[in-house]
Amino acid sequence: MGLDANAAAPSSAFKLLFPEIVDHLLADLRQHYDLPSEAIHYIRHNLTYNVPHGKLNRGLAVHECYLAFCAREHKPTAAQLRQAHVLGWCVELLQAFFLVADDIMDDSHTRRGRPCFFRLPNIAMNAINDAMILEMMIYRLLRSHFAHHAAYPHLVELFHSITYTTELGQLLDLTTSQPADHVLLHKFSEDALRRIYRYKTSHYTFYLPVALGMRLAGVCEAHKYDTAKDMCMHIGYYFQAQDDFLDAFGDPQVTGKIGTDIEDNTCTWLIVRALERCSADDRKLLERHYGKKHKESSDRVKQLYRKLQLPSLFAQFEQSSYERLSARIGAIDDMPTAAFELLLSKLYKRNR
Ligand code: GPP
Ligand code: MG
Ligand code: MG
Repeated sequence: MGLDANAAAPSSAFKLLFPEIVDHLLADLRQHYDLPSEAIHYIRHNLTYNVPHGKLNRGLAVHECYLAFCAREHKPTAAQLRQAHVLGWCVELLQAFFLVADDIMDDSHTRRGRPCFFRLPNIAMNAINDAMILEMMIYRLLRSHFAHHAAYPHLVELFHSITYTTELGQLLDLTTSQPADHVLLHKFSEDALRRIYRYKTSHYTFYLPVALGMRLAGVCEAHKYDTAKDMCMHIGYYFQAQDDFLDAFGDPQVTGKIGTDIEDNTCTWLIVRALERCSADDRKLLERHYGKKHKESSDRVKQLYRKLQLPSLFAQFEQSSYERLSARIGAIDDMPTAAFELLLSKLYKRNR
């Protein structure tokens, strides 16, 4: 059951809703708060700089998952599709909140081909508060559009619990990278990696859009949410391993961001694979150069990754993951699988 034929239309309808979402959020501010016009202008800039410029895969996935889970005989109305789009923008607001904050924590320079928000001279550490405002706007939108919807408590609970989960994942990501400038290679293991991926990425990137689509479609059986979560954890591992690979070997012109993982001492797919394959001398090189904030050091680490043939190992991993995940999706027998097929097809061999 493919949904690709519809792919162009939902994408443009989804994008077209963004200016309306901004106007709605600003009207809500004007109605409930007595802010000077400069503050409203500042918040508009926060929204338009940080929310709409990514791939929008997470936001669009809500719509796609909603369609996949609607009963076959139920053709969604225009109003219902719009609700799916509003939820999609809520996911993109969550993503914007995370990224603005993550870029500060990761000391990143670019995001989506432009300076990170906190790098703008007139923003700097305001970005911490701006990230929190983006987060709260999710709940303003939910309240405006879903307060009387039967799924409202579930929607709020999903955003709350998945935000908490992601923050715990970020904590694991950050603490596994510490102390800065002094690598502790024994911290980097497949178990640590799996746990970080599960919490920091898979829940909000995959399970959230799928579960929102399911809630909107009225799916209520707990076992279906369990099946979806399990599938999303596996897809999320593949996705974050790609993110780690692109951090070191992607083209910044295409990814829109310059990698920081080696300098930041991050537990990544690449460093875990390297440690499994390296000699005692290679390990000494990693002790010296991993987690150092100099380009010469990160270049030495990348050179070692190449010597250990990690790019071709990654290509094999990509192929086998795709096949394994496709088989796992094919084995699901208690719910529609089109949403998972589409999510996976968008990831295969991605370069951004
Ligand atoms: C990005 O991971 C991490 C998140 C989006 C979760 C952040 C959670 C917070 C609570 C702030 P990354 O640093 O590997 O991604 P990127 O390569 O895009 O910076
Ligand atoms: Mg990070
Ligand atoms: Mg980051």
